[in-house]
Amino acid sequence: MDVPFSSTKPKANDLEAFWMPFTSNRQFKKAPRLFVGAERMHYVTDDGRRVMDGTSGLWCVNAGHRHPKIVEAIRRQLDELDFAGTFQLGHPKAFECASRLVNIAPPGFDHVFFTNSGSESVDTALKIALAYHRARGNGAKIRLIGRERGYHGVNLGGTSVGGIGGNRKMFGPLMAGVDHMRHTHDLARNAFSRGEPEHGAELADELERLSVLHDPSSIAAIIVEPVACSTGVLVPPKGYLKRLAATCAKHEILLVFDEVITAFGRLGAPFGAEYFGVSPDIITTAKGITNGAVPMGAVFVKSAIHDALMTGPEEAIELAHGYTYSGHPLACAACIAALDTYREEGLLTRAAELAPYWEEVVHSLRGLPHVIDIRNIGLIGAIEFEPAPGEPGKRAHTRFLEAFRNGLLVRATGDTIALAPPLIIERSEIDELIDVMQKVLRSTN
Ligand code: PXG
Repeated sequence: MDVPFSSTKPKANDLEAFWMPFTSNRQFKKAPRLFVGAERMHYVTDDGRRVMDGTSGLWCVNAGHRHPKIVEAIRRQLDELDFAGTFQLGHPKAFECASRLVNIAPPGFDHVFFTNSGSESVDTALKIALAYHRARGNGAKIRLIGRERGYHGVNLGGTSVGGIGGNRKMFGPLMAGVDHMRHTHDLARNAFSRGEPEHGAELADELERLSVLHDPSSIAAIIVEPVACSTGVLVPPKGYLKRLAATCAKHEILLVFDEVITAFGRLGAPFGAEYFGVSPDIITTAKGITNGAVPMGAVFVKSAIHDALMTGPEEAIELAHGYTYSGHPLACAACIAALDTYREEGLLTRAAELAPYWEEVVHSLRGLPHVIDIRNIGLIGAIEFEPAPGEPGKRAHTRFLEAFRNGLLVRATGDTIALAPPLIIERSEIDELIDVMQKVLRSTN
């Protein structure tokens, strides 16, 4: 039977029904940008243009788009087992996947908890930190510390420890018992640093300050991104993360590295923890874990934390936490294939080989109009613009649009453009990317 559409209802293919995330919906829908295909380094738009992906599809597709091995693994998995939950049941791929992840993790990380996104990984990590202290009889350790300009996803825990004002202001008081350290961005001392900036390790002592204020006996954990990417790529000052780790150890504060972006090779080591030579207690991941092909996240936990919760009667559920889709078969198949691909193609360390060249060419944009800082680390670059008077964010946004018109996808955040191409990028493609950026930066007001 035909059901007539009311004239106010959206029609098929109307853009109205989809309330898009982190998007200026009304503006976007007047001039949409749609992708209908992708392969390796490129997207294909609905009008048939190839656009180079300078963002790895929001920091996900480290091995490039539609990698045949990953595509095939997901197809095969679908023919075998579509879904099986993991509450008091299991399926072999989830165990295989967890073991494979543990095998490439930094020493001591012997357990993973599966989630479906970075946001879920963060909230899971915060809950594990609270549960750990309680299980050890330190039930007063309940405060969580984040950092200004930090991004830890959009769930209530992650929003609370997050430090981007615009992401917090609409949502009331958020979680109680949260405080924030200062961010590390310091253009006056560190503009145009190559790699880790010289100045600012002392900002790690903010944790000492908060420990005096709240008393260490009340602080459960601190969460930081080793490189704060979403806020515009803030590279930690030399020595900062080690100093932070030392304060955590002194006060029995768990150190959570949010590696949703930095894990799986972005910096040139499998994990940011290894790159910076710091051993946190918990690591959150997502994105590159499946090369972006199926939603998945994982929280890596050290044995001491896991084991502290493996107490009580054996029939008791040790951690009252988990998602319907924790360890989804398709995600596990994609993850195993992604890990195989990363190993076979040397992608977990390839950024280290490319980094010196990348640094050179990204910094070649210095001197172009309105550029007030350039930052880089691993295969990440960032160009910060002097804000247009009275219009913060506009300069980066117009350059994002102009780059897109010129066949290059970049990410605009505040007054910064972030670059993070797939780790498979060739030097000639890096040159191409930088050529477009040069042209765009020269021609845009
Ligand atoms: N933690 C970190 C460090 C992230 O970068 C999340 C948590 C949340 O992940 P999910 O999967 O829930 O989105 C992220 C996500 C950008 C950009 O433009 C970055 C993210 C997401 C979307 C855009 O830099 N990071």
